[in-house]
Amino acid sequence: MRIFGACTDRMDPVTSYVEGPNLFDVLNDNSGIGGNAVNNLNISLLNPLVENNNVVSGKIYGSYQNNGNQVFSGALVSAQKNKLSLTLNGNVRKADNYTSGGGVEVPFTQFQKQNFFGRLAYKNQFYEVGGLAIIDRAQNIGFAALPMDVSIANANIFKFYHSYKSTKLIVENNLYLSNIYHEMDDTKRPFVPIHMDMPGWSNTLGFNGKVEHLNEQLRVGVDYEVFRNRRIAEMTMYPPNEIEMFMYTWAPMNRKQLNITPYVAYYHKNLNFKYRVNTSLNQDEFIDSTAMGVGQLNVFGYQVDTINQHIAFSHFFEAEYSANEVFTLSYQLNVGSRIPSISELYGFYLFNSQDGFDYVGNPNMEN
Ligand SMILES: [Cu+2]
Repeated sequence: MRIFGACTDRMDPVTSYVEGPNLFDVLNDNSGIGGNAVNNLNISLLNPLVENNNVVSGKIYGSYQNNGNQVFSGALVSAQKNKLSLTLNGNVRKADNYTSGGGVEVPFTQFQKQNFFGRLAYKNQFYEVGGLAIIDRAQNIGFAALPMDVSIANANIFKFYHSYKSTKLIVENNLYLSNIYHEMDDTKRPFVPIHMDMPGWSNTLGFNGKVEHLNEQLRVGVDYEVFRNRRIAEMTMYPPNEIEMFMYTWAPMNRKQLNITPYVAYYHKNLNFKYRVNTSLNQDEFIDSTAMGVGQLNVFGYQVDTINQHIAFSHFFEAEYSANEVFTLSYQLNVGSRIPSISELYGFYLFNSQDGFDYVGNPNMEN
């Protein structure tokens, strides 16, 4: 499942929508298999905890951290009957300002959030079908390193999945959707030259899966994914005693992408070869009726079309030799290219706190 944040300043990494108790596993996947991004973070969400049939189990948990006066509490329930299982988890978190090692309170580090996770699944010997939901709400999130905070960060994330696994064939299909809203807030800062409203929206609908065939020494398969991500970020400035100014930091845009990754693995005695190639076809379309997104970039001399297309390839090759039970020699070659992000291509006045400059995207940027 692919999730795109709704903040131009990257205040909302996708990990911010997942709470610890929901997490099953976090894998840093450098294999290049997940599309055009060479580095992907792959997070597995919690499976039902109950192993035994007809058992309902649960826990109530909580923690207190004296630094920041942080309170965390929640409850988890798992139930399983026959081949049906259900997991529900909810938790709340609230923290005041953090205090640094020298005993100095760091202003704008407070936050509060509420997270709900639910998963319903049916599983038998070969098939699994299920659905999961993550509802995350956060308010009043301080960002000490930036000149503004976040007043609201909301995420609704859903996934429906199906899989079939036998000794020779694996088929997986997932449908996912996410709806993310993000609102920045400068009203709590002591010095604000120009007050701004900066909301952002990111809606994603995607479908991914794989088909894999195993045949003694040969494993062949294909991973596929198609998604549409719709994004908008606005900036309205209110200069004192002047008329307000409006612009898009991300002009309304649909990014549609298709990723196809065929792969093959061959095993022979103690040798093992793997190869896969990923093709990403991408189309970005400005969808604001006023053509303001294109016009904004024209101001800086960039000629940009309403519809822009990109294509990227990645290759992954691995050879492995197992000399014995303890000694394995492995060689990997990974060549990848990545389609630039919406911010990199079309972002408009995106603030970088590292150097204090605002940046404009380059619609002609290469992979
Ligand atoms: Cu933000």
